[in-house]
Amino acid sequence: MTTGTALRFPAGFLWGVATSSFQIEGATHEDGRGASIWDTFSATRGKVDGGGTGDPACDHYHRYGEDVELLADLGLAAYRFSVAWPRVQPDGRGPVERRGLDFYDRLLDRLLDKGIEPVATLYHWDLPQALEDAGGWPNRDTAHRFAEYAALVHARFADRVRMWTTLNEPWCSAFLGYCSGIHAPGRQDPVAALKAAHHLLLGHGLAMRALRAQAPSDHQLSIVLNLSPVLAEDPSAGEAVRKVDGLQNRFFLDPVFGRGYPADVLADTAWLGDWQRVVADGDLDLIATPLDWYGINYYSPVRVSLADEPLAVTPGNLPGLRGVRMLEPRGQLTGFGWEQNADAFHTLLRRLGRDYPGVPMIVTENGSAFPDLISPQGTVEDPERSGYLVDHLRAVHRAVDAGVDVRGYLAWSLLDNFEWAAGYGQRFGLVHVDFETQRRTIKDSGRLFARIAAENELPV
Ligand code: GBH
Repeated sequence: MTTGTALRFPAGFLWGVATSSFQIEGATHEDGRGASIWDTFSATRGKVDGGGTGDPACDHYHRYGEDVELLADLGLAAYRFSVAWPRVQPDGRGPVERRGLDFYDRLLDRLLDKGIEPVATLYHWDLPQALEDAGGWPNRDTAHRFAEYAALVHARFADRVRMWTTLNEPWCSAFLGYCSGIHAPGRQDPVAALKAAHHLLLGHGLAMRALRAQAPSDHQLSIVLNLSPVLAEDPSAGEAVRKVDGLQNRFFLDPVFGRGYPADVLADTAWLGDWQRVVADGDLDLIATPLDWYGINYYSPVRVSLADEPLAVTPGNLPGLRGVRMLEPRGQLTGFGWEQNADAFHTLLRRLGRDYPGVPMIVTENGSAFPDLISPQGTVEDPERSGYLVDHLRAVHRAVDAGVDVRGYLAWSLLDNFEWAAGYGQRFGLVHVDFETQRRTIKDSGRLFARIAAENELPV
């Protein structure tokens, strides 16, 4: 569609979709794969809605060929996936399982055969259980193990993958995994969560250094952060916004951009004790290793107000947070109950462009979950997901128009998949998956996205 008013994206804007290993692969016991913390967690009663586990998920381990065909049918230029550490190093250290690497080898060959650019994430939450048993991310050694693993995967696929991400959403790994415990490994210890956050970032830094040393000059290295705009109704709630923005966003952005940990967050968390002793000389320099781009995952904003009691601890995901009340989402919600707020997304992108200039960004995840049904005609009509998509793409377009350096948009997700603690109950796919038959059906939103990507513009 070419009308004078259509919203065009810049030439070369990267269009694609994202997935992650544990959420789609299944085959958790095949070809020597070791257990990950998500195998253990999902097998524990009461942790995942409906008792879902990583098997068979989308059985992508066996159906990757069909899934690459879907990507090709959708005409997408890029595919973001993650490598499962426990397939490559079943114990998280030492011997390499060749059959695990061979799977990604086959996947990459198919992608390149179809002209699809692979964007590889080295860690999307599936920590080898053996490393958790040795202390997990709160243990400094895990950062070194991660860098070793990252370097060996990068070396193996350096000839075919140019775009690399170290970590997906360290905020989630650290704070959902070790503070609220709603994700694996399900620990509830705010001090451990802060240590985990530092060691995740250190692992990122060590991996960046190792990859940089061995990467050809056209490789583009990144980290992916989940960033949430923090909103308050009441103008007097500025202090609550500052605190939550600190733990939610700046605690990860600032060190990665070479500014160290934000002083206010260090002050806010000091009452928990001297967790900062884990920050050794040289760590912050490693964490600040320059990036070629960074990824932003956005779903919804966070709403806050001041708590009545300033020293009252705010229970939840954010370690050490006090004096803040987390509020319910407002306005239109997704089927998951998450707030739909494209303006907040736009404001976030503008803020990142202003406060953290100089590094291009790619939207590496954005999407929405709704319950979908296949019609008797075999179609999946999902106008709400399409609406979310278009609203959020408009927000990106406006940001690009205003000069923010956004280079691409990868929708979450290619397939309905294992949605972590929500199990198979929340569907984010542009392609519907029948989990009984493993049948894939492109949803209306998937067709719409394919058209937008092909035309590089949004219908007005
Ligand atoms: C991403 O994380 C993951 O990278 C991906 O694997 C996952 O499937 C996808 O998002 C969808 O969940 O309950 O309203 O307060 C998303 C990180 C952090 C986003 C918690 C939602 C809570 C919203 N999430 N946040 S709310």
